[in-house]
Amino acid sequence: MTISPLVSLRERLPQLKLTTDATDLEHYGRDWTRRWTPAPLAIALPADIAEVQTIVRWANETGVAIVPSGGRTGLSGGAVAANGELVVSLERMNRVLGFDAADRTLTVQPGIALEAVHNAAREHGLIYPVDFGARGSCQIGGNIATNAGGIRVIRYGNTRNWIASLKVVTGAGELLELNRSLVKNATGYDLRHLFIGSEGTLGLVVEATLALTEAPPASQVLLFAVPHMQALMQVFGACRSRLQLSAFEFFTDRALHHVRAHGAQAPFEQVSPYYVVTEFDAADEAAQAEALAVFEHCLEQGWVSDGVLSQSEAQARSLWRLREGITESLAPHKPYKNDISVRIGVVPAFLQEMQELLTREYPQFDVVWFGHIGDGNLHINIVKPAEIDYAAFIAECERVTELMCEVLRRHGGSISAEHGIGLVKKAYLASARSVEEIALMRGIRAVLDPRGVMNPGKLF
Ligand code: 2HG
Ligand code: ZN
Repeated sequence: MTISPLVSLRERLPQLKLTTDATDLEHYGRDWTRRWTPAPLAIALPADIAEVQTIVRWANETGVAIVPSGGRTGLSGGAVAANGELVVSLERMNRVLGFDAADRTLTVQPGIALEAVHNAAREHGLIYPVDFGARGSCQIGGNIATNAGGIRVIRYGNTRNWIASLKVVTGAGELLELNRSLVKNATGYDLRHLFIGSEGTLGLVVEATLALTEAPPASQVLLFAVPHMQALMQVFGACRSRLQLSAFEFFTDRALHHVRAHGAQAPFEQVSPYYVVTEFDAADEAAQAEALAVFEHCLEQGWVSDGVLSQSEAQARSLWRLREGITESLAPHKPYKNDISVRIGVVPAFLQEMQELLTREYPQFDVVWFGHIGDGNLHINIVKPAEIDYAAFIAECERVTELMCEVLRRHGGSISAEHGIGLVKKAYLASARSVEEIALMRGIRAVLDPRGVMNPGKLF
């Protein structure tokens, strides 16, 4: 008779919240990718750092793999547990631990939702500026593990820019405190940045101190209808040079079709191939007048065919819903996702080439483009045609991805801008990073996680 390794975990941590309930295994064993069937050994929900450390040490001794788990809103399968792993959910470690007014930092546990971080920062008259649609469900630990980006990167950068200090438990079970919130710290390698974006392969984030900043002035949202692809970047140039932008996003008519089918209102009478949502500081009448002048200029140039400027917060939110509702509207179709980036100047050439390729090779596919075009980050979702079965559809999409990798390679782009590699993009990592780089990454992983217990099978 084999004894479950969980018996020894239970002996070590009698008080640990541990579940093998079928509903829990299903719930915690998957993320938003929905492609893999969850099959974890069990779910552990530690209450503090000491419990996390004991779990990791136990994993090193028993060889049971760990899948760190946050809000599981990831789209690359990074939090999937399909091979008898122990899922370590940080969701009970979800408190704000402290605010430092002099340093303008907020110290939090990893399981706190991004939205709760926003609210806590606002209570102190400041903001934590990283933001994206999954704010209500995603957790800061997962944001750090994936170096999450989102809709404000154009102004504030990725999660990486806002991590003042990190406590991590490495794959070997050591507790490290990295950087201690120092603004300047020239004492060798900044290990904090190794953990940011490591997708749970080096250890678990168990505490983070986040840098906060001043809230921008009041803002307004502009939605433009854009008649052709080249005009997208012309509009971007005009907006960027004359307005203080905090977001510049685009989506296509196909994206609008799906959000409308999901309940959103059409913004304009006429349909247009492209739409832009941009948010800008509108503290006074001069800034608002400038926004209208930009709109008129774009109209005269033929870069936009229609536009709407938000007149209230409610209207701004409903314009944002057209963009932020896209992922949810597509989810029932289980789309195949690509999340790529190219340099901003290369966006039109890449878009043009990819659209030609897709129309030529896959005319039957419903391809939905949207994303953070102001950062050169485009999301490409392919919706499964009803007549193709799921496995054949994925195989076709993987062929598209291979072709796309080649286009990206020529344009010097990246196969994952902000969603990570996880399981979904693992096969394509070699097209984005050199052999030497991947060997170095493997070496770093072997140092921090010598027994290979942290999220095995993800990344490479
Ligand atoms: C977004 O920008 C997210 O809305 C999700 O990164 C993108 O669903 C997607 O492909
Ligand atoms: Zn995105």
